[in-house]
Amino acid sequence: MTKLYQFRPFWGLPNASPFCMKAETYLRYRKISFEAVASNPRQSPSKQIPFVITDDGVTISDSEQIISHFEALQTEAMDADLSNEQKAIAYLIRHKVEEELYWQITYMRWGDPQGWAVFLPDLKQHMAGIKGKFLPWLIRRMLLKQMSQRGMKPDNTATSYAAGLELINVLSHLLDDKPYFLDHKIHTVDMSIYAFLANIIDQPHTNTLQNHAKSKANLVAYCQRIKTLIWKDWQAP
Ligand SMILES: N[C@@H](CCC(=O)N[C@@H](CS)C(=O)NCC(=O)O)C(=O)O
Repeated sequence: MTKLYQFRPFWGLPNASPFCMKAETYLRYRKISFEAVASNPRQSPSKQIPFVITDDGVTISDSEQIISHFEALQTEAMDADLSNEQKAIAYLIRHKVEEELYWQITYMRWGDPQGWAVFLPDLKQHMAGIKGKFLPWLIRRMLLKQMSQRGMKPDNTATSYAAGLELINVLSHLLDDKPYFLDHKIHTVDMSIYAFLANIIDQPHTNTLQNHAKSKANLVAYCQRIKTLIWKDWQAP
């Protein structure tokens, strides 16, 4: 059986990594049998998760490539109905969401002092023994440096969240009153947008970004729609 290597479920979310959640959302939507294996980036050939090892032994380590690999095996591709223009729009939305919201979610947990105060104790529980004593601080130091290069700093939450708030507005306008981002039917781009939005809206701690996303009724309904369609059988452990 195909094995999906990813983080464990966390904070009532199927995955704390939006990229892992995107891959799993896709596999579940396509009803592809897989076994989820708890892993971390150090175990991945690309040093990033998720990665899969298919039942015929092929290793794929990128969420989009995982989707492409399995889409090529389907009788009808999810995006077969899209025009080249729609495919180009989907590409741009996905890249913007994955780049911007990845750092927003990272800031929410590791940068925002309010977020770090609730993330640290739960993070330590997942890091056994001595690792839990120093690893979170080492990772945080590295991430704070990367966030600071993007103008995100713990002592300035307003500036740090500004790009995220703007992107949430854009996504809400783009979705408008449609059920999915490219009209009435779900497409591969929704696997990504859903996973990133759910990591903001469905996590249990309030922050500026979550409050803003929750104020967009269409984005909240979109997440609920996909949750009902794809994740309704899933129970948080
Ligand atoms: N392009 C990759 C990105 C995956 C990614 O950034 N994964 C994060 C976890 S959310 C990771 O492994 N980070 C560790 C690192 O970059 O060192 C994909 O789509 O799968």
